[in-house]
Amino acid sequence: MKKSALQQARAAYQPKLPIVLTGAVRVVEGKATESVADQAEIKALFPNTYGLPEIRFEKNPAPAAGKPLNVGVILSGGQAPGGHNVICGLFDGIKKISRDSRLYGFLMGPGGFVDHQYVELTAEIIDEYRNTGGFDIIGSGRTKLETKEQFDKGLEILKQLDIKALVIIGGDDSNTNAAILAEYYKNIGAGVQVIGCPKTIDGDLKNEMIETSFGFDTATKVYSEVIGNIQRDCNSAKKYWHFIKLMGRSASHIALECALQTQPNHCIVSEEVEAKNMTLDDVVNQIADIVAARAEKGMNFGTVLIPEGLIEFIPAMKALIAELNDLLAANAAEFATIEAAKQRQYIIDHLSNENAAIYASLPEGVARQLSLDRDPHGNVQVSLIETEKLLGEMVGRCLAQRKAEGKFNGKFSALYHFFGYEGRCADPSNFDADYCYALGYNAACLINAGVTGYMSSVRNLTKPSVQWIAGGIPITMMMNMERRHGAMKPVIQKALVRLDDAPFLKFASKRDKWAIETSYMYPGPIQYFGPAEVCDQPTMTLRYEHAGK
Ligand code: FBP
Repeated sequence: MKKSALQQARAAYQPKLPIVLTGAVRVVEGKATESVADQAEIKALFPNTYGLPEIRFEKNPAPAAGKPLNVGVILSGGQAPGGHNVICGLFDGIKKISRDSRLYGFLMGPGGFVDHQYVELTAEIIDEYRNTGGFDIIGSGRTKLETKEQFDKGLEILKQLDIKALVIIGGDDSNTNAAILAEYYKNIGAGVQVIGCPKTIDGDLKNEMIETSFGFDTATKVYSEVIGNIQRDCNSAKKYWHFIKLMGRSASHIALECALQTQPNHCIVSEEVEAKNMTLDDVVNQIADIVAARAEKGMNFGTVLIPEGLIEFIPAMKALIAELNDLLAANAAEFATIEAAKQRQYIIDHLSNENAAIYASLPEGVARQLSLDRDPHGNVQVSLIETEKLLGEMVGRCLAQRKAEGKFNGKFSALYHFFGYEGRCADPSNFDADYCYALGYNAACLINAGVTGYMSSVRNLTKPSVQWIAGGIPITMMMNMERRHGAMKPVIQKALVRLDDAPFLKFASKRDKWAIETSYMYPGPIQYFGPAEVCDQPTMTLRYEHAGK
């Protein structure tokens, strides 16, 4: 594979491991755990893996000789910068335990596990992918691992390759499935451990013990770079309003972090829209007010950040989507036979009156997106809904109305952007390169410790990486019961933006100033080589969250 000059230099980067992982480790057990909610239900569903203790690693002055380990690894769901380093860390970790350990990668996500598609990851392959972005070392996929048949089929290949542990690198849904698989294998005495690693650019897989999911740092830095560039262009030409949608499926962590980094004129936080029970019109009017206030000062330009999950957080839309999810799940076979032109009417006829009216009022494109296939986990594919255009056009109409009434005298010309895929496979920042390598290496230590149903946990992340704390937490600890595909299921609780937490409060204290003044920040591109304050800073979200502790 031909490499660019930067790729060559980057290949030589040695991720900085937490000091505790640089030698042999011993396990320190913490207190027994409970799930975040619905304890009785989760306990009943996970009799073998519920209530296990948190664990922390400490240096072991008297290391025991390790036995060779055969380990399988799966990349699951959307790409996130640093996935390759998790695999590299895992490889180095099991090789440290024994030179005869082997790592097998299942191809194209959980589907490769079920279909027995795999490759042995040798040192030669691993070295090609150190510190690189992407998931192309083995590919990823969104097949949902949930049935006994899939688990049994997967077990066949694990037995064949003498694999004793499986590492699933994924987001909340994939780690939920990792927990179910761990429970199943433990229950049938399969002799296979399952360990999860917290991945997602969305930043919504986090709690006390998982301070951030990997990829969030790099992706938000990439988006902030381009938002900064747009802001500089915007401030140079002074003639456009830029509506910028940012990935993040449900939670607004990405939009909020980018706002903290770039100081735009407006940033919508979906969780606030929901908490304030805002309608789509409220959201539109809020933007129109800012456009009008800036126009009064002669500034007919600006930037608006929009989280991609916004639609699902507008309470009326949320109720509509919930009913649609159940309707489409219950009538999937019939719906599939209806020709496309008649599907809208079919939905209107089958919804409750209130939701039917909302659905009928939506622009054709948005209505169609809401009725398209869910992803395998039952989620609406929000990245396909063009919310930025919907909002821009509605703001345009609102301002035209105000102009007709003599209440607006400015100009409004909108441009649209969507940043998502641009950041998911970027070369990991130093933070993500170090964090991911540590997560993978730590997963090897968890396997060696004999645990199952645990997630690799590396903490203390605002400190230099050598001071990071390493250990594991039972995945069941993060679970609650939620409605999925029309039934209650145990799932890892998504961490949404908290309106009482430091990152949002910081943003809220500044946003009125950012709206009216032009206070843009231009973060520039990720730097891989140079002083630590330029290259190794974690996200502002993480820094504000930790500053309060
Ligand atoms: P994960 O939760 O699997 O990490 O994926 C996150 C994400 O990037 C979302 O931000 C986005 O809505 C979605 O994936 C897009 O999915 P796809 O890659 O299937 O288009």
